[in-house]
Amino acid sequence: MSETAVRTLNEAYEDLSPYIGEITPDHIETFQRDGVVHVPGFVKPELCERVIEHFMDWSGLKWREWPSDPVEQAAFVAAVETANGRDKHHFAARQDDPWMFNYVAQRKFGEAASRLLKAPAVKILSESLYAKHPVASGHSRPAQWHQDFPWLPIDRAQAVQFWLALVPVTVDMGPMVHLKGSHHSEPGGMINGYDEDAETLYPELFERYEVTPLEPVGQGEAVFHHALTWHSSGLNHTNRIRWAMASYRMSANCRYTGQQNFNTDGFGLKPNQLFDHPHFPTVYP
Ligand SMILES: O=C(O)CCC(=O)C(=O)O
Repeated sequence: MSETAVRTLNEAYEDLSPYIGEITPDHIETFQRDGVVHVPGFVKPELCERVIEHFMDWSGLKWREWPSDPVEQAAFVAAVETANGRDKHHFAARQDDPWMFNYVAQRKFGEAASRLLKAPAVKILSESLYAKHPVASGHSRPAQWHQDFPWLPIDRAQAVQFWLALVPVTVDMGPMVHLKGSHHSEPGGMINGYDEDAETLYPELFERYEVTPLEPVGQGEAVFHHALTWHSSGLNHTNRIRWAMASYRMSANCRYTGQQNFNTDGFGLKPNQLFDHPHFPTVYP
């Protein structure tokens, strides 16, 4: 999206606040203690459905569910492979879709991040589609234990992930679990679980911090985690697609490090400087 398009979009901001809930002082206390908090019913189902529609258009995944017909199943797998092979994979939808830009720029999401992080001003950083496909498709991938911060091009860990269940997620669909309190640990590096794994590298983390229970996540339930909180998720053993979206918000004081990232590459951001660019607006206050 060009700079002019982003500016025009900012002028055409559509307020979606009737569909977005509030976080409470209890949520803030839990987040600060545990580095993760669940907020049931944070986004109304109607808005979740609109997000799925936009993801389907953007990603080319035209199936809302795993089809029963073998011919359609083969077409589904081919579509997933095409989507996975795209330049930016499943990241950075707002660069192509003005509706998605408007969605992630919602002030109420910014306000939630500001209150959780205790950051006076908040900018948007990234968004990712986390559609987890059924095991039968051959494309259900676990997310191995990792922190997000080492993958983000920001100089300080003042950032929060807002992960949203766009459909009801049962425990056999691979919801996330977290190491409770692990946002107090150091950055552990760009661990992806394939050539390095956290349980071997940092066994003390698993002794010090308890794994949160595997729990169903309702449609529209938000899971906010701190950028340093360790987390993982399993396979989707059902025949339903686990549609989820994550987006990151950061303190407006964060500086760009220049690290490669699909959400920030190509905008002429200057290393060591603030994110002073219309693609990274301050969304709160
Ligand atoms: O959606 C998931 O299961 C995993 C998401 C994740 O690992 C992440 O947001 O960093």
